[in-house]
Amino acid sequence: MHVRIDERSAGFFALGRALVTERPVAIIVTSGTAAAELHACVAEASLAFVPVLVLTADRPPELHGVGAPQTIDQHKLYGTMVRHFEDPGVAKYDDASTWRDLATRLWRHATNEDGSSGPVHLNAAFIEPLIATPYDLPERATSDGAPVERASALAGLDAVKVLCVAGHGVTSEMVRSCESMNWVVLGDATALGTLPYFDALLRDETFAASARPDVVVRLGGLLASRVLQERLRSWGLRTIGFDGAGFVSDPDRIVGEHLAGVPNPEVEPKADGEYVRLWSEASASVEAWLRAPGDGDGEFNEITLARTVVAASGERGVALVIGSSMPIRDVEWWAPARVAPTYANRGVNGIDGVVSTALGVASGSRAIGLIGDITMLHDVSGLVDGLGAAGGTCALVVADNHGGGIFSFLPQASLVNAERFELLFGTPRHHDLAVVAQAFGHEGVTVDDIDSLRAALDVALSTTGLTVIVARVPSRERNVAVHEEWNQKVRNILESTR
Ligand SMILES: Cc1ncc(C[n+]2csc(CCOP(=O)(O)OP(=O)(O)O)c2C)c(N)n1
Ligand SMILES: [Mg+2]
Repeated sequence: MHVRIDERSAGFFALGRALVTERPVAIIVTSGTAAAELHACVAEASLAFVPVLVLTADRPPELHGVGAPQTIDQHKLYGTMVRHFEDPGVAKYDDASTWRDLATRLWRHATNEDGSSGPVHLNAAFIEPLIATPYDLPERATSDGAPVERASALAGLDAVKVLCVAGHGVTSEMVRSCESMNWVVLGDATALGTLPYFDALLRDETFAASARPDVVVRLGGLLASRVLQERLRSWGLRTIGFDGAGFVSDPDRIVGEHLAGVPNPEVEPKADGEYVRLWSEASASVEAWLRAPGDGDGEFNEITLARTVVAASGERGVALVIGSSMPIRDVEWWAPARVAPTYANRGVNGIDGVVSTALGVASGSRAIGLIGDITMLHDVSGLVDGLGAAGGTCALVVADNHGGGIFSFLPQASLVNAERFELLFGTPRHHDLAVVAQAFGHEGVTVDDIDSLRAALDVALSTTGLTVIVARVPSRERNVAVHEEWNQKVRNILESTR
């Protein structure tokens, strides 16, 4: 049990707990605006398929519409974003025999085995007195977990080039299993063990042409890479979606076949090993450049920051939580393969609640977070309770580029005059985030280079509590240039190996 003052942060903290434990987490709030605060977390849980049980207290019917405090219409408050809604009326002892069934229905909908798990809502009205003696619950019902069906996707095809795109929901076992069939697996920031640097590689026309597969397999959510999505669109290839990693996101409607379960190495023919070699050699040449002394890794920027944080998480086996905006992209595009459990709120991709989700993942354990400065400020109320009574260790690294760096990559950056752009898109805020952390009673440090970042992570991870590590990275304009330079460097590497 965790206690949070701000319901919005509580919701996102609960998401973090549910992500780590892979079990439904109950969020209990009072009525009125308290219930409304959970809207954002319900949206995220809905689209990220995270099971949460939202339990809102309510006034009895006779106190609605008469000006009673903290009273709003909570019937279906979250609309279609919940998998199931129950409004059983005022709780009465006489109805106690129905409570287990009620809870079971909510649990079943939240944990739906067909891959559409998500949030459910129980609106529970009470009359005074609000304190009572708990009853024993009726016997537990037995569950009927149906096994997931398996299918052969590529029966009859020999040595085809298979590109597997694995997003949110995919496990490291699924990745390994796909690789065992000679499939090239590209993953989002949360995927473990997938092939790094694919985004930069696919920006090169010649490489992209040679890397065109015969078949695309999709697992789970979308990747952040627009370049990959654009290639998939223009290739227009046979695309098979497996639902075993959860909902297969497909806004471009390019998945033509939908299969149940996960790809099965026992029934699939081996794919083309040469195709794997093409990708892994290209990826390895980028890695070799990045590791060469004096190149890539020497400079302190948002990319090397992301690389260092991912390496720190991998070396120590500490869970990683990545914020939306540039962190999720820099990790997906430029970090070495993830090895420790990695999480992100990829359902709605909000920048809200990420501090709390990181704290939820770290609770009673250890985690590293990597988020933007606006993302930190957006959920600054997550600092109020920090890790709370359950304790734990959280090193929250903030890439401080004074504003929303992602917008500098958009056409708006040059179309809108600089002052307006800063006001409406850049939204720089000049709070000293280390001092903000300290003001809430946490550790707050600032780093300006890789070595001090590594040292700060060492200290943060060997102490308990929350440490906010503010990384002062180059300007947002410089960040765009750095990304261009790095992409160009990859083109040069590919050119030199041709
Ligand atoms: C709740 C919410 N509001 C607004 C947005 C739109 N948005 C996407 S990225 C971003 C800026 C984030 O800035 P920062 O956290 O500093 O990350 P950076 O872009 O610098 O990497 C905003 C406002 C969003 N995703 N979620
Ligand atoms: Mg920023």
